[in-house]
Amino acid sequence: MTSDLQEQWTQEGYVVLRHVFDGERAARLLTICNTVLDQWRRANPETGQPGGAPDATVMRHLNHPGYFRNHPEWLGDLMDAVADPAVLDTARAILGEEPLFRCTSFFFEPLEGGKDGNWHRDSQFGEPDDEKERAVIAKVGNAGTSIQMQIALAPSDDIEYVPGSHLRWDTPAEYAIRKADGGAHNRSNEMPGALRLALEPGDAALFNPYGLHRGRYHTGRLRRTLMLTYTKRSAPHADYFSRQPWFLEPGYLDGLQPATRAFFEPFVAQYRDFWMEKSSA
Ligand SMILES: O=C(O)CCC(=O)C(=O)O
Ligand SMILES: [Fe+2]
Repeated sequence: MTSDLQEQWTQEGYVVLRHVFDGERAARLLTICNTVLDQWRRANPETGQPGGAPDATVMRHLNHPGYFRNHPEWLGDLMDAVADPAVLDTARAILGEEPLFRCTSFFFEPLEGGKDGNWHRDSQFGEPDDEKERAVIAKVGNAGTSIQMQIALAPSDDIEYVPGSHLRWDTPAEYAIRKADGGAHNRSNEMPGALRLALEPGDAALFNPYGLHRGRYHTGRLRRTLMLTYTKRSAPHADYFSRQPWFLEPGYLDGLQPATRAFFEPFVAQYRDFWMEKSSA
C-alpha cells in the first residue's frame, strides 16, 4: 500500500485517499471550519479587518487562536486533524522523510462572482521567469518538497490536476493555457489530460503543487475543503504561510494531546527565529 502510494505520487504527482476521516469527524471539522470562516468574514484576527471580499475563495491560518475564544476545545480537533497519525504516515511515505507542518487553508464558494479557477503551477508565484521556473521544477525532482492535502468536508469535484505534469515543463498546448498572452486563457476548460478529482466528505486529494492544477469556485455550489500543507523537514520555507507567531503565545499548545503537540514542536523550533524577527520588525 505504502509503496503503491509512493509510486503513484512520484509518477503522477497526486493521490486520492478514501475515508481519511469518517463522516462524523468530517462533519465536526466542517462545523469548526464554518465557524472560523464566519469569524474571518467579520474580522480576521491576523489583521482585525474583515477577511475577504465577496468573491474570496480561500482563507489561511484557521489555527489562529483568535478563532477559538468561544470553543477552545475545537482548536484541539483541528490540530489533531493536522497531526493525525494516518495522515502523517501517508505524508511521510510519499515525501520519503518526516513531514513538517506548513499551514492550514480553507477553500469555499464565493458569495459573489464565481469562476472556474486558473490553471497554474505554484512554482510560478515564486518564480515568474519561465527559465528560472523551469529550473526549479527540474531541481525539485519527482517526490517534490511539499504536499497539499485537500480534505473534502462537503462533496467536491472541484480540483483538476494534470497527472505527470510535475515531472516536466509544459507542452506547447499546456503553456498556451497556463501562461501565454499574459494568462488570458488560463481559465480554459480544454486542458489536455486534465483529471477531475471527485471527493466525498472525509476523502483526501494530495497533490504536488508544482504540477499543473486548478480549483473551481461557483456561487451557490457548496465548496468546503480543508487543506493541510506539509513540507519535507529538510525543505522549510519562511513566508506568509509559515509565519505563525501565535505558536509562541503562552498556552497556545496547552490543550493539545501529547502526540499532537509533539508534531508541532519541530515546526516551532524551525521558525521561531523567523517569527521573532517579523514581530519585532
Ligand atoms: O483547491 C483549490 O481550489 C486550488 C488550490 C491551489 O491551487 C493550491 O492550493 O495551490
Ligand atoms: Fe495552486
